[in-house]
Amino acid sequence: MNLVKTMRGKMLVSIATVGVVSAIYFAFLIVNIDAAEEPKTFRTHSGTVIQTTGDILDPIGYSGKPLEFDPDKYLREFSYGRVSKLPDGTTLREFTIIAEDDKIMEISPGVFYNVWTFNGTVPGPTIRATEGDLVRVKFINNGQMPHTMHFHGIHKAEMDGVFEPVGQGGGQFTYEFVAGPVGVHPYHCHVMPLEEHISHGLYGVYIVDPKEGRPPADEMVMVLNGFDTDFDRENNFYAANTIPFYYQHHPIQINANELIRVYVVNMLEFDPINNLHLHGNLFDYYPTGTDRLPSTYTDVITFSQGERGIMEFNYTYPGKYLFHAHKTEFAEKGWTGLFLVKESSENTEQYGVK
Ligand SMILES: [Cu+2]
Repeated sequence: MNLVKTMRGKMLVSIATVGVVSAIYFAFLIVNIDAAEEPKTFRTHSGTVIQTTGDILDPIGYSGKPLEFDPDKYLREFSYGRVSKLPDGTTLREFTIIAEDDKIMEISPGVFYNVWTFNGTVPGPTIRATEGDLVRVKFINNGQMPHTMHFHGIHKAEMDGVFEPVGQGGGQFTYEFVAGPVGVHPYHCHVMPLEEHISHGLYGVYIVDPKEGRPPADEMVMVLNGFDTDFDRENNFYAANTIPFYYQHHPIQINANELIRVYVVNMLEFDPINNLHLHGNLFDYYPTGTDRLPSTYTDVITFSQGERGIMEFNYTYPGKYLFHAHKTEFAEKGWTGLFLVKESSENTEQYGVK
């Protein structure tokens, strides 16, 4: 009798144990499913409550939604400033740059991110001058924390944008320097924590043209960037010019036998390297754009943070050609695009063909 009772007791304990374990298992599963699908709620530094899944989404069909940032417009848009001549004949280029840090941008369908902007976009405007011009940048900080503009290039210490934080709520500072050296340079905020100010989007491109110019070409700018949408100091999205997969779905149209010049700047935070691979072609590469002779003729170029250069190439055969990070993870999370090469005979004469 005692034996039967003991056995029955053990069976009950076993059944109860299986039940409890199963319940925990299924509860865990449900929690996991919810975690994968439900957006998390975050409070930005400005107090705005936002929701994001931080998931990777391929934005096919997002053309119906309004975009706050147009990668097609950004690609070929250069800001030359308000131009005037000084008494000594020097060209003066004046720019006004306004920083803000409370914008929310839908960087991919359903994924919202608190971007910090120069003149309302990430990246900020592409500032362009000729070697020897006087560049004057009136910087206004309409953000809610201090910011600066730190230009790469040659200038006085007090114009370096590091030790003179410009106060929030309308603080101003005027940066002034002689454009140089020739090349493609980044500009970015240099307030600590630097990683936070850059990764939220306070950066842009500054091009210094040689006095004699460069050969005519179809010119464009690509900023390699990414977004950490769940704030774990790892990027969830990667892109050329901010919107993941954008140029995959909106191929960049270029002409066969036309010289293409791409100013590439790597502003990616968190990941120590980034790279770019061009399909069906090779390109001349000018690191930092400072030398008139290319350093290499290749189809992959690798950048560390802040590295940049100029690519020059032309396509012989029409068709679609990929360009993307050869770091596969970055490509799969958005850093991929297409050139659509169109047949064109007239450009063969207009532009130099190698
Ligand atoms: Cu800043």
